[in-house]
Amino acid sequence: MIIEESDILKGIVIKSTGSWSTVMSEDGRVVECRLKGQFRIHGIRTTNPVAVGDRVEFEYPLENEHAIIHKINERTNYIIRKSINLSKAAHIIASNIDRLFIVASIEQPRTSAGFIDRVLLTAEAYHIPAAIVFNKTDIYNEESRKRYLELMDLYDGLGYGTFAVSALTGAGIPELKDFMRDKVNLFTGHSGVGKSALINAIEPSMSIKTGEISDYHNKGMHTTTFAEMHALSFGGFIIDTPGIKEFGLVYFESREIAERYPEFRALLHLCHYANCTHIHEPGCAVKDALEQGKINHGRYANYLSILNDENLDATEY
Ligand SMILES: Nc1nc2c(ncn2[C@@H]2O[C@H](COP(=O)(O)OP(=O)(O)OP(=O)(O)O)[C@@H](O)[C@H]2O)c(=O)[nH]1
Ligand SMILES: [Mg+2]
Ligand SMILES: [Zn+2]
Repeated sequence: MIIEESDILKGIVIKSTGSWSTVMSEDGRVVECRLKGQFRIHGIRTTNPVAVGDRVEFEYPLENEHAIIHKINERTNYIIRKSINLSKAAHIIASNIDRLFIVASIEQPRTSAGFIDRVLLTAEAYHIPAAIVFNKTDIYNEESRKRYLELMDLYDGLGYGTFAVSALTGAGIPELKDFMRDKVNLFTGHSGVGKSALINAIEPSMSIKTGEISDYHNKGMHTTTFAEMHALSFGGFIIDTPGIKEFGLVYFESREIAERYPEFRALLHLCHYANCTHIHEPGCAVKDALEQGKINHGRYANYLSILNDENLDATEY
């Protein structure tokens, strides 16, 4: 294709660092672009105006060596994390996501159910369907195996997709690939759980850098430092992201937390008090269900912990 001065091309941002964005155009070419002028996204202050997953229009200016993004299409969704500095701006990790996968491991490093519940809560808040991938099934002893089967059972029952896989042996990878086909998929989770290794297993032509697990802390080394989107040969995309410690991203009203617990949501209208917090109120349908064993105790404990979480940021986004 011959590029002319006024050609407007459409593409998807696959990487964004500072003032440069890497865009994959509709015809599959990868182009480095800069952003034209100031972009402000209504309602949030962000440190990065362009995010991985953004659908953009860009053009080649006359006699210039780089392409320019001049339009970012409206996002169907996005996930953000608070910036590390004290400014109240947020950092958009990625946008236009069809599926969020929590990559978890029982050991090396351990992923707690509390972490999973927090990420699920965030996915619910952004209306992004979430699934959980238990990786490293090749290393588990009987006890750890029992633990992930138990968790798979729990989250399956709540309507979340669950997978047991090994990036090392390839176990479970075909089922996971089937589920990812033709979608924009995002992997999140602690450093060292094997997000990048899994992408290499899903797409053997890729050789994304993977890291060691420190012997001392049993934690990853934060090998992936930028979110990056990769096209899948069987259709769709996968976004690899840097490992995170926490996922307490946005401020929730206490009522919103209960609404984002699917097993609570169905009962909320049955509580005696409309503003029930499901902690101590009489006539609470959630507590009743808990006592009858219909709500998992761990999930309820994490609800209380999220509710009391001092890390929840009171700033508005
Ligand atoms: N035994 C075993 N090791 C695995 C498996 N998946 C990943 N690993 C190892 O775990 C380590 C960390 O893997 P990475 O893919 O770098 O982890 P990550 O989640 O991308 O980590 P960050 O980029 O730091 O967030 C590497 O040494 C991998 O070889 C698995 O299924 N089984
Ligand atoms: Mg990685
Ligand atoms: Zn209640």
